[in-house]
Amino acid sequence: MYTIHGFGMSFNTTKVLYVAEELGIDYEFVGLDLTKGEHKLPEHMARHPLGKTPTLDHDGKVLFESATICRYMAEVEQSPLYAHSDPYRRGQINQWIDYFSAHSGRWLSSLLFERVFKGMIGMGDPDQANIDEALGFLEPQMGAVDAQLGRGQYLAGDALSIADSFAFAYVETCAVSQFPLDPYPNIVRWNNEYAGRAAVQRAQSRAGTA
Ligand SMILES: N[C@@H](CCC(=O)N[C@@H](CS)C(=O)NCC(=O)O)C(=O)O
Repeated sequence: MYTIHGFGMSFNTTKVLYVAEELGIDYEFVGLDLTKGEHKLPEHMARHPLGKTPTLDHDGKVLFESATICRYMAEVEQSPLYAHSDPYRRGQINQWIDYFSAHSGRWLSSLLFERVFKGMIGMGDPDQANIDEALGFLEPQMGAVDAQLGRGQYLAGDALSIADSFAFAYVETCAVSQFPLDPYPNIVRWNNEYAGRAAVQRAQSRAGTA
């Protein structure tokens, strides 16, 4: 049995839920309210050394880091969404997961923090210098994603993979973060298609954000 502890409003949690739903696994989602400090209680500090979310408990085996959790679940399930029998395709899937963690996702996260979360948690006004820095990195990085999605239907070619679920959790925040996707028509096509997937509806309903 898989148990995911997370915060439904966070993309780090939604990427894990999207992957879990795409894999079709049986899991329990336990929401932790970060605004109430539930992630710093001793029982969660035992799951994550810094008390962050999400975490996974798989029959008593505990993991943290969202990318690790996504890969682990897909590996256990021997899923074609993680190409267990094709090392090069698996490399391509990992490449786009890592690309989003290190590049596009990192700066979309910064934009979301400045334009949305700061206001929600009373941390003051958005910092324009931070926004400009994020936009400066995002324009070429999202351009590269758009070019990739012009070469194939999905991030790692013409078949869906866990990289799409992982990346979608970041890209769907563009709407609330006011990052216009109009200059990236292939991302718009992919984003709209992924948003309509049943896995997304199910995950959002489990997370309480549908
Ligand atoms: N690299 C980690 C990031 C985890 C993370 O920073 N989670 C945030 C929510 S998006 C959190 O729990 N923040 C609360 C805190 O840092 O105390 C992952 O991908 O899982």
